[in-house]
Amino acid sequence: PAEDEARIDDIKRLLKVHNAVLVAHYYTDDAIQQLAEETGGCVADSLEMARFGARHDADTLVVAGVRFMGETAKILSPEKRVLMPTLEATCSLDIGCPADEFSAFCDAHSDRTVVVYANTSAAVKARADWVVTSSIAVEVIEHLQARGEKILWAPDKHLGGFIQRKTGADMVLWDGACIVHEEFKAKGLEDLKALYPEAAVLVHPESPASVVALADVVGSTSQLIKSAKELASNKLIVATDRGIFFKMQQAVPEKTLFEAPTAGTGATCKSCAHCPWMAMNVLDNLAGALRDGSGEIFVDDTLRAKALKPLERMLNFQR
Ligand code: CIZ
Ligand code: SF4
Repeated sequence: PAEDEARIDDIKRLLKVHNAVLVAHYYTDDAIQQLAEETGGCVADSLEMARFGARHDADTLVVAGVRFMGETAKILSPEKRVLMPTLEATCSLDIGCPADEFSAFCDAHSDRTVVVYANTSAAVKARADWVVTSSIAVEVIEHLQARGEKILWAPDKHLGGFIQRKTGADMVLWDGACIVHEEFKAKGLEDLKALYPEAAVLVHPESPASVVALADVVGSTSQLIKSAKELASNKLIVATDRGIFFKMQQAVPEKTLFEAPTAGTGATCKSCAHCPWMAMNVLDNLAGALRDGSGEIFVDDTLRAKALKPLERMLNFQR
């Protein structure tokens, strides 16, 4: 629509005026991902968003995603202004892991190396030895396991369980989950596979173990997009937020993508597999943030210094 066009032009102009760059997550709306691409920003998973933001020489980073992604950007680039379209966009994993309860859990397992998923608050990261994203979680745990370390993992129990089964590492798990991925249902997926026996199944490891068990490929968003290209199959059933279809379809224009079922019936659901917090990022509040500097992220200095260490371990990790 013409209104969107005008808004998009406005955002492009404001990005230049403020020497700002747009960093968008794969799960945001297509219009936002497209805008990030067209303006020299990036569309990525949380690991690549962090890397891109830290390396870029813009004065302002506009992070379209959820709160922890903006906080991570600020922790890594304190000298930059970090804006988000909305500060209300959070994550069920972050909400489900309050810093005080988490700290008590760590105290109760003081013999363990604390590894937290990036989807956590700065305060939780500050208590951790390592931060990981799903792109490198398995590698980091294998590395720690090889050093004989026992692991405390938080907050996603499905991702933690997946890593535990894959590596056999000694892990205690915090009881958190992603409200989007937790909704994928094995029964519905089996029914869809029966309809399209030639289709390959791609699953994000935040999904329940019963769904992961049906996968041909299990991986982070960036790994799933890579696999979509490599797999021989021309039909792909995808169990992750359907925001990923924008970049995945670009990567494999000739392939047919199916949303994995969330209702257990085999029918695809048009509104389930999409994160309500990612969806709060729209052109309107993105333009607003750039126009009046609203949605700025601040992280307390002491907290920042503590959270930086485990984040840097992640970014510097080489296998
Ligand atoms: O589910 C999320 O929020 C993901 C996949 C984050 C990430 O690491 O990109
Ligand atoms: Fe959090 Fe799940 Fe939304 Fe990702 S998709 S931000 S893990 S609630």
